Amino acid sequence: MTALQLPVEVVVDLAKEFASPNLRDGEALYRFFKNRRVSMEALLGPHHKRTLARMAEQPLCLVLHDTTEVAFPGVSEGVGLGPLRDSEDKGFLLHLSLAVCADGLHLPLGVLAASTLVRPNHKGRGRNKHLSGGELSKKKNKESERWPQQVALCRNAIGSCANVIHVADREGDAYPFLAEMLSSRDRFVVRLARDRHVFEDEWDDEGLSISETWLDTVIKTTLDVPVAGRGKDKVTVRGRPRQPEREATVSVGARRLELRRPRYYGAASGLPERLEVNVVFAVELDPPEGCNPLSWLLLTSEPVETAEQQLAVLGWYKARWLLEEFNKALKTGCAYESRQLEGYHGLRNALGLFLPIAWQLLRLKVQARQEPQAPATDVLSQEQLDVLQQTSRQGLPEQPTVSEALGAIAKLGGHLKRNGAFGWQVLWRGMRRLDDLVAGWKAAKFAMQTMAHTSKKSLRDV
Ligand SMILES: [Mn+2]
Repeated sequence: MTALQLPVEVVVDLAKEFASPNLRDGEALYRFFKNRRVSMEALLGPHHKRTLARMAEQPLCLVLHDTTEVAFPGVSEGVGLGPLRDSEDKGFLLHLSLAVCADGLHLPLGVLAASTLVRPNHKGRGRNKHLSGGELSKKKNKESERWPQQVALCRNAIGSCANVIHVADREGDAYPFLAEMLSSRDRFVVRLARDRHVFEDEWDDEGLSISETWLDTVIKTTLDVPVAGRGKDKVTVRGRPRQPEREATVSVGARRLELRRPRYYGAASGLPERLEVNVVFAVELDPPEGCNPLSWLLLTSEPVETAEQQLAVLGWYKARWLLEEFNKALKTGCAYESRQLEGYHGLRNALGLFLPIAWQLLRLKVQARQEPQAPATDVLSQEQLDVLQQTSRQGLPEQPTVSEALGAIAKLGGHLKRNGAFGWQVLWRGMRRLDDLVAGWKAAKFAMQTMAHTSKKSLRDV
């Protein structure tokens, strides 16, 4: 195993507790990851703190929630991993909450929460036979509980230090989750997975579906929505046709609705019979041939009376693709899934170091695109910038911009000019080299100080 760098964000805090000259050595790091006293949560602590501080400076933030499956083809059985849906290999679910600015730039602010979940092994189909219907659905529900749990985690962490809107895709569409957010006064945008029954002035026992109610009540307007291209990578959603990236012209509408509690929950569930929410929908008008028209049904706590408010809701939902980019950075950049750490605990701890790096790279990439002239100090530590300055052959300006810093990191990672845009692998390699160099730089500074100290001392002694 090659030596891994520790992100600057955590190296200082780590060093305090686990100071060891060999920590950066491959074997030592391997042992470190396996150490029972080390946890992903503890490793992420300093990054969480900085994320909250960045959020506090924003008038409004989005917290994007989503789950990705991580599969480890090289890992043998019996190390605490479980089955996956998208892969034959063993792995676990990684549920992330990424904070971004709510304005149009959507600059990533950091990972606010991360949790992992291992699906239980179900060898032999009859395994659940002894369970009653209720027990079985309870078991299935356990997985979807991660949504309200993580929103609660974020709520507690944020307290009153920032204003946030939670954003979730169709996986987050669950009546108990919506009920929980409404009763806790969380602000949210959640995409509906399926049509729902609603209360209207006149409705029979069957009720009406949302799509049946709104048609004559909408305000129509149009806007361009970039549709996320779905490539060969693992971010692709199962069974969904590959959609080319495009600017979609959509018809937008909105209204207030009362959702009916789905029948399968029943009164005994304790869930409210109705939930009052706002709905924004967007339907693509002229999809390219062979493409599914974009069709979003978004539930939100936010006002949707004006076209401007409706567009804001769509814009917040659009920010969600950043989390998919983040997962790409993690999976392709550091090749997380080919790590041979053998063991759930070690793999979780590795995330404690990798997630902050993935954030730093995503932030640099997004900011270099949106605000290329912004100072690199927005993203990189002073030490990272000092070292970058010293190692850059063409030389960096005194106060480099984010795009200059990004270019220098890509070069450290071996990027050749003719290869065009920077890929995640090159950036990740560059960042690892940078953080390695920073560690050396810090060690050298420390040694110089110690030497200065001893020589003074010896002078005094004389
Ligand atoms: Mn999802």
